[in-house]
Amino acid sequence: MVNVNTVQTKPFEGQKPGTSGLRKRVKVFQQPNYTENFIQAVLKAIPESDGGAKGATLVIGGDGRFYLNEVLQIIVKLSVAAGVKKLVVGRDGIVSTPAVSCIIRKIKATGGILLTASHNPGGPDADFGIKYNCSNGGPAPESVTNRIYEISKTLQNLEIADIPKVDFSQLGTQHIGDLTLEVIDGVKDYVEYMKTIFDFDEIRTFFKNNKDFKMLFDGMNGVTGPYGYRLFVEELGLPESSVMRFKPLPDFGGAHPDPNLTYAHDLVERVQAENYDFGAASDGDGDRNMIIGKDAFVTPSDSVAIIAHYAKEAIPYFKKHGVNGLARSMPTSQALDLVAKKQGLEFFEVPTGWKFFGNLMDAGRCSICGEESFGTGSDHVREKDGVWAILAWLSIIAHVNKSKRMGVQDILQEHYKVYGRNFFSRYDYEEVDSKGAEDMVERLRGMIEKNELVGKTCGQFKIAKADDFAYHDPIDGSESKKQGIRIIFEDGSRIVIRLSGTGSHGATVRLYVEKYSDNAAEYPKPTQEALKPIIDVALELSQLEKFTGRKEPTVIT
Ligand code: VG1
Ligand code: CO
Repeated sequence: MVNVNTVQTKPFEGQKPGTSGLRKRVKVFQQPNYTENFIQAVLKAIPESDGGAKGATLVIGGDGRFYLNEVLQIIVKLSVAAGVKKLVVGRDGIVSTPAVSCIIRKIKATGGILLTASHNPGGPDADFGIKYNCSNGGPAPESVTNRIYEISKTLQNLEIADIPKVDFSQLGTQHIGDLTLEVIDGVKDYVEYMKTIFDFDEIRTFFKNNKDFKMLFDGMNGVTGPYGYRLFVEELGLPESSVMRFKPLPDFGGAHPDPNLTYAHDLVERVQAENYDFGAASDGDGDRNMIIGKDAFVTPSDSVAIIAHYAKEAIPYFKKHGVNGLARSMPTSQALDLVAKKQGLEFFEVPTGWKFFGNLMDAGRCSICGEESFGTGSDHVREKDGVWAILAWLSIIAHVNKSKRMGVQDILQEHYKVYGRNFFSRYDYEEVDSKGAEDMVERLRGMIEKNELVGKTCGQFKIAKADDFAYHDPIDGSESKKQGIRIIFEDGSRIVIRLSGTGSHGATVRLYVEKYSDNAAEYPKPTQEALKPIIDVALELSQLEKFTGRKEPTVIT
């Protein structure tokens, strides 16, 4: 018999999940009862049963960041008290975000709890995060996250089981009261699944026949290190020098585990200096990816378009299941739209955040999708999947190299030749004053409402359409409003401005710009040079400097 104590608590403000769960400073989660409250709200909001978590099977995994073990202990104590039937937890709590999604689906779990703040730095002064995923393996939709938030505002009591500390370092099954706790190898199921999706023999053959083709994978001290090691070194037989920073560290070794040209500069430098043909990185929790080559950077918007272009030829999963439709988040460039059009596929534009792809995938209407924020994935799971994207690129490389030697840059240029090039860039202004940022967006919203933008000429561009993006989910009919200011010009170029929903502190303004060209002479142009005119227009129209006091962005991707 396990003793359950009822402990008084009071609601905390702001336990509202954002784009991808609740993300706050570790210090915030460390406040007495703060984490307990949120977990309690999550357990009560589980949609499958009206009593909340009673009888549920939940998969628990995280990216290994600081404070993970403490939160695991809290989850067990509250789960035992709530009558959860089974918890399936990765060894030491380590499971990547896409692998949690994979395991939820494989074992038909009720849902899962993901302990990560993704690409945000970790450590006692950095970030932690908690996210709930549903039985389809995908991030909870807004109906569920809103319910979590509403419950968090009313909590008066916590039900906490009085149990000793659980050891998560050994594989095996334990029983705590009526709860079964299984500690699993969080890498195994995922690796097995990847072997059914991709043709590993073909990739191995490519490396065997092209001994001089060198690849370097950077786990950024996050969760994907063990996955990369298992797949690239043990399965594909590449030398151990093909992987770097492959041990998960609680503070990511002080790195900012965000795979882009700024934060993954260690990889970028090594690829250039040591002459690698292919470089790839993943973020803290393993759902993002960056692909680079010799003198080549693949924008995530191009990456998803290229994967979609080759999917049925190069990847067995799509040969077998077909490609049902394509989707991207609204700020992502329109390169994917062109592939959908050429292949006659159904196409969707959804708000930022992977949760919006889930319904489309469950309904069999979307097979491949992506976000400009280094997120690429497919309906094999319900999360974006960094390692999957890297394997997809290796499959494409193996495929195209059967006829002639092609590197990453050649694949890009070949794609532009067929579709034209969508130059794209995102400017992030991190931790700006929230009021200034909101006022800036409010002003644009006002101009849209008063119809002051359409028809206006800005330098070489003329505004054809301006709105605050709203999404009507074609599957469940839900509406998501105010998803970002969108200004579209007559030549198809676009400016998008929105505030981040994942920051843990202050506001982050994201400014996205896109310009299309089908003039082959322009394809080799550096992105920032090609986009300069439209960036100038964006800064002028938004009066960003006036509202935020920032002359320069924190990060350009
Ligand atoms: C950002 C990205 C978004 C992504 C989200 C979660 O959200 O822009 O595309 O889905 O992070 O990714 P926001 O609201 O800050 O712009 V992850 O790897 O942090 O789970
Ligand atoms: Co992530």
